[in-house]
Amino acid sequence: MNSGRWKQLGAGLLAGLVAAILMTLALLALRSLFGVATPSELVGDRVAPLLPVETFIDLLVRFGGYNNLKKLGVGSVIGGQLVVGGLGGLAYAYFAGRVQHRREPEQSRAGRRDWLFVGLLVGALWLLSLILLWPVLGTSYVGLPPGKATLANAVALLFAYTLYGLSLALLYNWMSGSDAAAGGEETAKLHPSGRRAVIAGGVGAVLALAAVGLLRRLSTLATFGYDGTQYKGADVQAVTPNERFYIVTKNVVDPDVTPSRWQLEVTGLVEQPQTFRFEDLTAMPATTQETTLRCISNEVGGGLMSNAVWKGVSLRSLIERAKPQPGVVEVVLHGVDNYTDTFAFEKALDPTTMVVYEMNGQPLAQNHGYPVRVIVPGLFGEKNVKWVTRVELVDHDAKGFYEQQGWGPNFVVPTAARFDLPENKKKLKLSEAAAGVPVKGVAHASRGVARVEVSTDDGRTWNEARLDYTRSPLAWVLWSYDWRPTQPGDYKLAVRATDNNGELQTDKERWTVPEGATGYHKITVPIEA
Ligand SMILES: Nc1nc2c(c(=O)[nH]1)N[C@H]1C(S)=C(S)[C@@H](COP(=O)(O)O)O[C@H]1N2
Ligand SMILES: [Mo]
Repeated sequence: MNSGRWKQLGAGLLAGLVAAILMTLALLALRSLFGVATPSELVGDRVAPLLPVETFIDLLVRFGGYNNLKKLGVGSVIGGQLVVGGLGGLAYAYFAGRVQHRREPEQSRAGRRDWLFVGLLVGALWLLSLILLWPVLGTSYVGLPPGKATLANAVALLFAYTLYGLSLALLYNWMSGSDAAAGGEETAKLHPSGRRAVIAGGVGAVLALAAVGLLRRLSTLATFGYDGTQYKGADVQAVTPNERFYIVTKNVVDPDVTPSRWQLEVTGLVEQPQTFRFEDLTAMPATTQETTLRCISNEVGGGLMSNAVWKGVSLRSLIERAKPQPGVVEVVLHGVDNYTDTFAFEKALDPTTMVVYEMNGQPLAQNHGYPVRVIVPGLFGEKNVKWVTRVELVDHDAKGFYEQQGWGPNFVVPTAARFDLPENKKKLKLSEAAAGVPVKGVAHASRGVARVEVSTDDGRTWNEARLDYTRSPLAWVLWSYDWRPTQPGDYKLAVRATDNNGELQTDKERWTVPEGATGYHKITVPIEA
């Protein structure tokens, strides 16, 4: 290749990169303004459920947690956009170059061929994106229903890719001093101008700064600051204050739903599909119900568990209006963030399975599912879909976001008890301890907790704890035990609960994957003379 050819390819690469930066900026602007999903978010949601749970946990460990993994995902996809953009530019230059060799006889058709190439490139990128991302395209961070969200995302991608293609062609031709873009017959594609390349690079840098600015703005809204918030310790109250309720989310930036754009659909195997607006739900007779949620990744003694009083309507009342057909076995719930989860139809018809819009007398907080979430007592937190927008009745076993990774298939919370006080390994003086060491915590079971016992001798003997708070079988209990050690030593404390069926919690130590952790919570309390 001669040096002019190399210059052309360089100009193509530069034009491709600058165009990709512009496209990235446009995508971030569309995300900020209209809540359409960015490719980063879509790719993350498309890939995450495909990861086997071992790989998923391995990545979490390797990159230092869910938040870092989310950042890595966003960064890689944006990097990928720039790489693909640059490669597209190279291909364009190569194509344009090829035309140029044949320029003499068919000069006037060169411009048309350029545009044909751009059209094909944009079309191919768009189709490929639609095919690969189809299962997650129904995401809307402002709360559009899945159908409209799919359309909005498809249009946004087409817009962004078109912007890329147009700016690539215009920039390349401008750098090459040609007027092909305007369909003119100028021929000067032979010598990309160095001065114009410098200007193009400058434009790219400015656009990149703007994109970084938008990324920064979005990252102030991101879930990094609160995903994984736990609720445990000495000051645990019976009802968790809303701002301290544990949080788990798959999202990089959680939905911020505008209720007027949002609706709840009941679809699938029904005679009369229903859509409920927010006002429709709040106009129905409401019930309140205290229910504890616990995440499947909560470790023994962990704080990914909280209790609140929820207000809303039974899911059953909504399903009945849609007149289910025979043969339904499961419901598939769909959040506006394209999170999905499922449970048995029978569980959906249980009157305690609810669609709620209030938490402890307040509207649901944005990051707990505003305007509406599902509460399904006795099943792990992940089934309690936030920002729910569709309930689909199906006749087969479907798998939700995490179940696809290999969690489950049993999602009933195992009976668990936890110490909140004293703190593990915190030294106490015998003189003070002899007057009574406050020992307390919470216990939770899918059928309600009947009894809690505490051992101070590593499980050899057990003592009855007092149940201080037993509001509802759907909620945790608060328990306490008055311990009066008389000798110094390293005491090994353990706690265990029995559920309302008289079943003692298992002491078998099991890891969170795939069906939640089990085993007794144990702490060591050194009592010094
Ligand atoms: N739409 C949606 N719903 C969701 C999730 C999510 O990422 N998106 N996370 C689930 C998980 S894993 C848990 S444990 C609970 C946590 O609910 P909370 O954050 O209100 O405590 O929400 C569940 N519902
Ligand atoms: Mo969870």
